[in-house]
Amino acid sequence: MKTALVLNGPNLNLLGTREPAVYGSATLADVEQLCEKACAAHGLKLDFRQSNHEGVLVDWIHEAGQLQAQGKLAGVILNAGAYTHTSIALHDAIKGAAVTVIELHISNVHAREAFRHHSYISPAAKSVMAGFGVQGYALAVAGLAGLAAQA
Ligand code: CA2
Repeated sequence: MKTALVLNGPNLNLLGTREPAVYGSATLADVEQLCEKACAAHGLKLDFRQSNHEGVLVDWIHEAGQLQAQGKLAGVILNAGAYTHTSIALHDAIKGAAVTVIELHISNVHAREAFRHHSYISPAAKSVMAGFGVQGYALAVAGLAGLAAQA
C-alpha cells in the first residue's frame, strides 16, 4: 500500500482557532482525521505533518522524492501556506526531488489579496487546487490516488 504525504506549512497549526470566515472552524487535527478517512477509502496510508519552518518542509520534500522513487509513496499534498507566495526553495525542492505534488489551498487565493495570486509552487506542481475549504484535502487524496493508479 502506498503512502500519501500531506504537508502543511506555516500557521496551519492555528486552523480552527482564528479566521473561521476564511478557513472554516475545523482544526488541523480534524483535517488529519478527514485525510485518514479519505486515504482508507482510496487504499492509501496517510503520513500527515505540519511545520512552520521552510527548511523542514524542504527536507520532507526531499524525503518524499526518495520514497516515491522506491515505489512507496503516491505523492505529496502540499499546503505550503504563505511560503507558497515566497519560496523559491520549495519550488527548487519539488523540481529537484522529482516528486508528484498536488498544491492545495483551503481558500480561493485568487479571490483574495494580490500578494496571494502568485505561487512559486504551481509551476513545479502536478496539480493545483484552491477554494474547496478543508474538504479540498479529501478531494486531493482522491486525486492523488487517481494519479498513482495511472502512473
Ligand atoms: O488557503 C490556504 O490554504 C492558504 O495556503 C493558507 C495560508 C495563506 O498564507 C495562503 O495564502 C492560503 C495561511 C495559513 C494560516 O492559517 C491560519 C488559520 C487560522 C488562523 C490563522 C492562520
